[in-house]
Amino acid sequence: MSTSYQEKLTEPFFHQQRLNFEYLLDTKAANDEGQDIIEGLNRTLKTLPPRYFYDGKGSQLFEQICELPEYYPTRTEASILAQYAPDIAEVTGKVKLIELGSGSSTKTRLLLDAYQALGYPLSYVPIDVSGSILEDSAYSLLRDYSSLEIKGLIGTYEQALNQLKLSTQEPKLVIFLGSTIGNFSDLECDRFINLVTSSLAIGDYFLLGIDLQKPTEILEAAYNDSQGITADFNLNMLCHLNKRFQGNFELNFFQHQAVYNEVDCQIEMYLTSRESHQAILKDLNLLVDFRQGETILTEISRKFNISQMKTYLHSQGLKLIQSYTDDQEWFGLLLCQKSFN
Ligand code: AVJ
Repeated sequence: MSTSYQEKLTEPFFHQQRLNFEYLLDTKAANDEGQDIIEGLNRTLKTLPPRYFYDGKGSQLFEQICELPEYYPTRTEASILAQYAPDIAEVTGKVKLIELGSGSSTKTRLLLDAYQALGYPLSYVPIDVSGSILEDSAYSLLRDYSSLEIKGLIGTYEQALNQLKLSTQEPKLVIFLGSTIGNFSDLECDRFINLVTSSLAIGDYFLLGIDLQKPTEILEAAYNDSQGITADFNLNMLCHLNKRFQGNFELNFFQHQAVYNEVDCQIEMYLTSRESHQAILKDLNLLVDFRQGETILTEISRKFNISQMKTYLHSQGLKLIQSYTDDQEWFGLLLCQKSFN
């Protein structure tokens, strides 16, 4: 109805009405910048936090991963959403939609469609550490959803969830898709879920995407694709650190590796040093020694079991309202409601 009118307005003007961004940078975080890197690289078993994958380039590479034939999670989760988003919208009723790690917001569209079909005004809060990808996807969404209002938050989950706690009386649905929760250790997971529940009021909803346990061959293929995009994605972390902290990591000295740990039910992604060498991160005053064959653990990607996850979420004050899955039971979407404080 209003499309032709909006097209006559210049884009910046038209978008300003319905879009704003906030950069969440507190000074404490700025002073602590890179402490997690120093700490991780000084360990006997070196690690780097997976959030450093996602600079502009890394977010682009991740988008490419999602299109790979071997990488089933994204398309499987999208197919579940395509089927059940109307059901989810009906259960929650009108809500403010808040997405942690929104990236390109492709799957979010399926939810927006469902709420729109019920005649609700659309209010969306995407949260991502990459400002560039957040902006691109916001503009594209505004073009396609004429009544959509967006408030983008650029920052970490922790910063964003602390901010959300302070805001809004409206009913909320917080979504965390793509099984990104699989990147967290037990401790990090507890902390994260605790931040989520503190940001919710009783009765608010949380929609969680989890990758499920399945044969090792399928899992390992998904993280060792034949085009080498996952390898580029893994190596790009070093490139990102070089730029951000004046480093001199030589990418050719490292090799991508991904293996499924059947005991802990997790993919473990490593960068393995091909030879003994040193690297420097000037801005962090950090010099790191690598032995030949030494690894940096850059990511764990845990694979879950729905009934275990249900028990866990219950213990954290999140009641499972409905779980959705695909025919092969490769991926799960859990719709939860905050039940107590
Ligand atoms: C976005 C964290 C869920 O663990 O599958 C994809 C990231 N790493 N390929 C995952 C990833 C390698 C992805 N998550």
